[in-house]
Amino acid sequence: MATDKLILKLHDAKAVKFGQFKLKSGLLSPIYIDLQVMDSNPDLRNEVNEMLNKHAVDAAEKSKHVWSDPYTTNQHRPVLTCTGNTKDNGTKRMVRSDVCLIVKDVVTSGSSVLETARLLEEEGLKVKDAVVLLDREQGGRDMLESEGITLHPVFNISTLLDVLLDAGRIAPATRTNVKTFIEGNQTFTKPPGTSRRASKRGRSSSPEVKEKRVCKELSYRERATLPGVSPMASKLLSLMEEKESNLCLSADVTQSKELLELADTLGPYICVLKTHVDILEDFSPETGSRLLKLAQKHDFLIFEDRKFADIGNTVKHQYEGGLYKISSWCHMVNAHAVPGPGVVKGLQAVGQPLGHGCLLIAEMSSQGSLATTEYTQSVVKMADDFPKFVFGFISQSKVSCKPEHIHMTPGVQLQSGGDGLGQQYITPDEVICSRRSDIIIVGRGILKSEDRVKAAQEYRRAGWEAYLKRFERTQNIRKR
Ligand code: 5BU
Repeated sequence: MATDKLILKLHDAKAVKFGQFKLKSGLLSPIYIDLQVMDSNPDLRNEVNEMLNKHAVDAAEKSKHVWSDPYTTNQHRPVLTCTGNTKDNGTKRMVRSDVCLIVKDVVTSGSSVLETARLLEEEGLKVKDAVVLLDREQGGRDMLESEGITLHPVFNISTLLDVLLDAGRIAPATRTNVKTFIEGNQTFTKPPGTSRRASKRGRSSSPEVKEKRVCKELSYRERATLPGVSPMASKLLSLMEEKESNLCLSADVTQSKELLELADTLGPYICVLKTHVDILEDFSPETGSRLLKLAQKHDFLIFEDRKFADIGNTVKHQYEGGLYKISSWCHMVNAHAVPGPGVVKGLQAVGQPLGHGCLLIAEMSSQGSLATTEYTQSVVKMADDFPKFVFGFISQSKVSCKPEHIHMTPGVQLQSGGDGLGQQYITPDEVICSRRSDIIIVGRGILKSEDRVKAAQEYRRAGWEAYLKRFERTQNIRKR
């Protein structure tokens, strides 16, 4: 009841807004939570704080410290109110291995909570719980759980919508609209076999148990030599480590000359060059053979982003025949899983004897994509039936725990945002560090830059530094 009242008060204070709101990520959201209204409403702020405190007491008895967003106060434990780097905020005075509870306002993907937890962990603190006012139910809870952090929301978006609907504050259509948005914009897919119950059982402060439950982190080099790794994944992981690059250039140009120039000038900085052969206005077999030579010269792999999506017999023809003879000049292709396993069987018949590989599209970067939750999980399961040919996924985050699988993520720019046609951009750090994908796919971030070489170098550095940061962190956590 207290929660319902608080929701109504937040709505009265215009902290909950409905309409069209551009989020930091560039997404257009039908709901916006604006807690800054509390700045001019101290009573409401006190009520929110009280509620957060109650949850903090119930949820995390064992926590000695509380890390809190600046507006929150806590009467029960020392509070670290941090606006920036935790190192500046007194963590040095704390005893290593103390448990710290994180208190924040709203959780969407969970990456902000995780980022804070990582910083605190670097200072020797353990984070096991986070209390938040609102869980937007977009995957943050599951993502944090996969990282060993239990989320305790005061309320979630479903409760908020139900309360406002029951009170006659919103129309049923508004509720449906927001729910559709939330379902269509999930940021995390639980790897198969990690149900919430299973995760809870495995929850423990013991590092060994934690390591078993969380996807094991290996370096690209270690993954390249795993016994079950496919030839394509092995080749790609080795060359990534060799070139210190997890950058895939999306060479979306319409002239062969420009494509070949790009391959020659940016080849040294990339691990993969991605094409859309059907947007080339002047493709000839020579384009393919010259591209292949440049791939050998600069040691990158060619990925035709053909997104096959037909029955096996048809995709077989599309892959090896027609005008483009795709299989003759590219090392990897991708496919939608919609038609069922036949699509992979058809591609495999052509590609596997050539030592080629295929990525399944598990998630897309475009707004409102239907490739979410259960669909994504089915795609991951399908990959298991083709371990020699399907070597990974196009996805927006890590969707498979198997280190043999490579995750490649499109929709990447140094600044998050969108392109006005549904593309949604996230940063290299978010992709590699928070969402734990392996390769950033960058098109216009490089192509539209005045100095493409410089831009490619910048993206390569950003992607690689994010990988090193992620790897170091997991090693440090494992050592504790
Ligand atoms: P951009 O210029 O960085 O937005 O180009 C992204 C490229 O990745 C472009 O070639 C798309 O066709 C491709 N892409 C994507 O953007 N999102 C997806 O989910 C998939 C492919 Br699958």
